Amino acid sequence: ITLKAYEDRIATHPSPLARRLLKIMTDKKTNLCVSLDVDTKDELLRLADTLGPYVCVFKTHVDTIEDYTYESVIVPLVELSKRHNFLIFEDRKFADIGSTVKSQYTSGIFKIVQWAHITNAHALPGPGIVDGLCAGTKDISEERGLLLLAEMSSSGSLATGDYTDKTVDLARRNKLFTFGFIAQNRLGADDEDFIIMTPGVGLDDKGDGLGQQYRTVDDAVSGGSDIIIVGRGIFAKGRDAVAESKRYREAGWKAYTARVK
Ligand code: UP6
Repeated sequence: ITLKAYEDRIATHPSPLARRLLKIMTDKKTNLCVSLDVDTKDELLRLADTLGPYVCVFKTHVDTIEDYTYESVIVPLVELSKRHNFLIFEDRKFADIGSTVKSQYTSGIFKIVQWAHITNAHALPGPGIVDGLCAGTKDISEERGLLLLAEMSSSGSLATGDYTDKTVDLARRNKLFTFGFIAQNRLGADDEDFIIMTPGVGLDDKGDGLGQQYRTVDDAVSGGSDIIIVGRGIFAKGRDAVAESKRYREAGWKAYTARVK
């Protein structure tokens, strides 16, 4: 698969959020998204600060932070996103009817739409889930974007074949908001220019004993992934998170450079 350079996709991308993301990737020369899957706010903020220079996006699961409060987690995280120029992706994996996901996106203790530039959803409930989430962005002045989960990295995933195809069709209905997919392969036509973000990337492990499956950076990017998502490969016990971030960033950029040549 060959694709246009990130830089050449900025001007033409239909999604304002995707344009902003492609610009960050071009400026910082990185297609690495680090998944900050940690339990405490101190760890989260420490990693966001030290790894910030190497990533285009940080992915969070805020509902796993033991000592979470909006003031002590979100406010400083947003500050760091400005300082290091990265986007925040709350990996919420919404999966309910439109009305419910709208509340989950905008309300409660997390108020995801207020701070997460990107979130994601399963296509399972049908078009209402996209409409509900999009309605949730109504009063937000900054760009927001949605990824649909078209494929998963886990062993035995049911998101394959016809389900994946119908997920792509669902994304086509609202390309201002739905700018891409969580997927393992390139999806959509080249001129549709969906952004593909790929989890299940690891250079040293094959899996985690609970169904996760890892592919190499080269595999993911040469197959059409625009952004690699790496969690434990970078910060698992015994790993030097800064050194690993540099390593994955370099590998990701090299694979991308080879692809656009
Ligand atoms: N994730 C996957 N696979 C998917 C979708 N999402 O692993 O298909 C998410 C997980 C986790 C991260 O929720 O936060 O990506 C992967 O972490 P890891 O690199 O430590 O396995």
